[in-house]
Amino acid sequence: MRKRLSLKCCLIWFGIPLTVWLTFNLFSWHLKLTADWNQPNRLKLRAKKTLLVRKDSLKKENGGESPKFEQQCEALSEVFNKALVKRYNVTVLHSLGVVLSPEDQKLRDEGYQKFAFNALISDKIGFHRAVPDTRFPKCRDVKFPSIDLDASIVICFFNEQPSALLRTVHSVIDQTPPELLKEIILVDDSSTLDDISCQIETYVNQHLKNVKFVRTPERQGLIRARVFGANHASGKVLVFLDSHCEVNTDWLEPLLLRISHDPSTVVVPVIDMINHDTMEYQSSPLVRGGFNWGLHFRWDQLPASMQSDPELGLKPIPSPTMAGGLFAMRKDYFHHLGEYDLGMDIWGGENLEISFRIWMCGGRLEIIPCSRVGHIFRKRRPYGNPAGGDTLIRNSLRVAHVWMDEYKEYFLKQRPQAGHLDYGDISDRVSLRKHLSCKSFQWYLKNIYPEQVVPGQTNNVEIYHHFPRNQLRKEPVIIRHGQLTHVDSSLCVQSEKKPYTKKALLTLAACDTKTLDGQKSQMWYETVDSQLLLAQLLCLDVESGMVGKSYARLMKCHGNGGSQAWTWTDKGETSLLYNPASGKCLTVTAATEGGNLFLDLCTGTKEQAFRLS
Ligand code: UD2
Ligand code: MN
Repeated sequence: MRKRLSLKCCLIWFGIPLTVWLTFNLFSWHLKLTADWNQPNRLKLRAKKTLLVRKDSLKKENGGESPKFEQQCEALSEVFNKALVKRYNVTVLHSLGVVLSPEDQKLRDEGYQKFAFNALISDKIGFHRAVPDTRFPKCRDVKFPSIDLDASIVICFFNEQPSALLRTVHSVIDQTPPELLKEIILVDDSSTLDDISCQIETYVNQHLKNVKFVRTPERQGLIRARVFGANHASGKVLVFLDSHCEVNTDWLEPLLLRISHDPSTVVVPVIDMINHDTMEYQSSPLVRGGFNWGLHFRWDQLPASMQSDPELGLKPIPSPTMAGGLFAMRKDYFHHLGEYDLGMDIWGGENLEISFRIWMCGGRLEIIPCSRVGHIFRKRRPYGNPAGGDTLIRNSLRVAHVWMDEYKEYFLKQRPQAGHLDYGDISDRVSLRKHLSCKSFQWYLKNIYPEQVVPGQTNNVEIYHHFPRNQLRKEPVIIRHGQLTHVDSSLCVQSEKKPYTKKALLTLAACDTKTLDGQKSQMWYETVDSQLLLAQLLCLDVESGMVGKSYARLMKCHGNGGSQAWTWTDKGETSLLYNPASGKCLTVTAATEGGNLFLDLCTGTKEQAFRLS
């Protein structure tokens, strides 16, 4: 009896607290796991809610339930049930990129040629995925009041890779509260790859009611295509997105909230990076938009005064310019402010034009740190200009003549070739500037961009830094080092040239452990980010997007994974070195001194076995 009693006591005294403690820990562990990603369940709920709303409107259209209605609903459910929202971490993404067959190879090579990113991985991910929630933790606690605005999302595309485009569309549907989403306007800018146009149009018309598919009568270029799209929109706010984006948790609410407080503010999300080789969604640092006198957009570090603000990361950040692709503004304000310069062709310059116009004509341009949208940054633009010529320089020339007053001379000095170009008629834009009573460019520089260095003038406002994106990355953290030996031949991998020579190919040589020189030129350093640095100088790299045989080479480390990531396919000393950008493994052309290193299908033969020791 006493025994049973003490057992009961034990259970009560220890069992209950233990269970509470365990539950609490499990719960916080679960929260910890999910906190850094979008919540797949929440996304699915949204998708289901959209389904209900759509079912309702279908019912109205069909005058009550009918076999046709049932059929349409079934098709709808199928689409949303396929909405398996998965998380793909880096390891999974790397494995999706493995080239297993000639078909994979073709898909990948053609993808790089046509779209300039890894279409093999993009297709394998499909139309839905959860991405890491890259917002600052303090953004996650923000509660949004109800917002009396709705948005039309305008997405223009020209020859876009279908799965990347549909992932853009679905990510908007999955991540946006239906009451804020008026519609998505998909503008096909007369794509020339016929199958793409048709595929997308059919899919949209069959499955996505809230998406309007429109096509320009002929290729317009992204600037006129956006105005064409805006003219089809009926929401109060226009949100422009590129056709290869994925939006993050609560991306739209903070943008609309800011606009609802101030109708003449144009807002931009933080643009996260989707790696073009691996499709990995990577967080971007907080930077703002600037430009140089050649009228190239650039990212600037935030001025020191902003960096020390305790509200940094929560508060809007005024930005002198925007990158161009992703922004939101009231539709009536877009029209009031003169839309875009319709005399601009295909690509480039419109982002600085609209930025100058916003600030100089009474508006504001701000980055909203709690709103994040990922964008595939490609290394090259995969399309040209049907009329030939450099549209960026011609468009920039229009910007200079309309908006920059006497400061246009700095542009003309930087780009002397622009002086002789015909930039067309700008009289409409000049009268727009007058009509809107816009301020001078000097006012803009003084008040909005005092950090900008004007040639020949000293600038004592603030110490000013600017740097390309990838220099914002951290120093490599080395986890081990040693010689990289090809196991079968016992030869070591080194550069064909000096270890500091960029683009040098790699070769096999007798391992030299005795001389200092040998040690240095054969010493490889592996980092936490899976880079391999030779002599701690350059990174083992493969030219991404290469079609045909691609050789391993040395390049400046860019810190973005992909073409410079090398993962050992199995643990232990000896294994294959897999490169996710090429989907292939490091291989020797011949197991003799002087043999080169290239990338080949990962078959696990002795040409591919290496060791770092
Ligand atoms: C950046 C902007 C882009 C635009 C450009 C300057 C970001 C993330 N991207 O370059 O939006 O402001 O700078 O002009 O800030 N497109 C058409 N018709 C064409 C050409 C392109 O519809 O004739 C589409 C294209 O499919 C894409 C969008 O326009 O959806 C932007 O083009 P991009 O992705 O080639 O521009 P990007 O990101 O290099
Ligand atoms: Mn883009």
